[in-house]
Amino acid sequence: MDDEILKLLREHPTSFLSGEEISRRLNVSRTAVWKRMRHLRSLDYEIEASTRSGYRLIHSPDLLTPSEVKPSLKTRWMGKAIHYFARLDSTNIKAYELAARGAEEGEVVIAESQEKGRGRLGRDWFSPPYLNLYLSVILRPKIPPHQAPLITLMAAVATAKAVEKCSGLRPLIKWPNDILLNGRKVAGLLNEIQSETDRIHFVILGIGVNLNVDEKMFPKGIRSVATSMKKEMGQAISRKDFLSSLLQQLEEWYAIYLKEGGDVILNAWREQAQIKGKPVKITSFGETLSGIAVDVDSDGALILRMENGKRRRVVAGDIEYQKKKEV
Ligand code: BT5
Repeated sequence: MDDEILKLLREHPTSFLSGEEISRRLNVSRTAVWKRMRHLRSLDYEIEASTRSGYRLIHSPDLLTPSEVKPSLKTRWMGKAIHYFARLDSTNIKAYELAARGAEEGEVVIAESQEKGRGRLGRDWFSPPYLNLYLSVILRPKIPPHQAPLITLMAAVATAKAVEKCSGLRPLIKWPNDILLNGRKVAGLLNEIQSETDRIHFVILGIGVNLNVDEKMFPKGIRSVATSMKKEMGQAISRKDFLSSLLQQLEEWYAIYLKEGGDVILNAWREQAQIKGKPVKITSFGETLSGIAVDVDSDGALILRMENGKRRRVVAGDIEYQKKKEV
């Protein structure tokens, strides 16, 4: 009922709406309306009440509930169904369950906090409540499983573009799919797929973006490598505006991929990653490799020119940028 009340109040931004009118339109008692107003206030909605005139919405908190997010959403289909949770173990786990039970392409899962936010390779994603974005998007591309890495590259490009549009700063993608601002990680992607030999059943795009978290809140282990949009911009960002921009970018870049194919995505990724020619150190399956990054191929693998001059294709791992050697 919260959503319905908020919708009614938003339809009358400048005037009061009487309790009687609300109870009639929603077919509930006046007491029920009064109780819901009290509940909304406890969620930080500022609602002016006058015994004679009724209720008026003055200010909404920056929550990511469907009723907050939908009015600013500009997508055609992505995010039209939002599964919202104040708390979850992980949005990817929930999205995977929903997709396995038949959820449609474009349905999204959002949580205000995650208790077991997941990174790649069993690592954790720091997910404090009500400050950042924890999002999982369900896609059902009609492509063979070996093309799935392009969807991951596509999602990294879209996320970088949303960060750029909302901050005015230039983010870099760091292979495989971290988004950096001023050399620190502002967002990470964890994409999971369910497929059989010839076709993908679904892809879950898991995206975590540090929006308004303060530097001092980061656990010590990541404080020197992580950042947030707020920290880099010097001001807090509207989480719902960022979400809206991200979903719009994802919808656009996914359409580009389906229409124009992987090369356009690869080029956009290259442009946003600027990795070519950079000296890097890679940790991959317990092995450490050093060399110069040459490119990324359509499987998302990094092509490395090793110190002995040989080329090596690295399918998974973590990279560190090295300082260029003085000549
Ligand atoms: C990632 O893994 O970067 C993927 C993160 C994906 C998170 C989203 S949130 C919504 C969805 N639901 C989930 O459960 N997950 C996805 P990886 O490249 O493995 O990076 C993880 C490493 O980054 C950790 O080991 C830390 O060193 C560091 N880290 C953890 N939390 C961070 C944060 N909030 N910001 C920056 N770095 C972080």
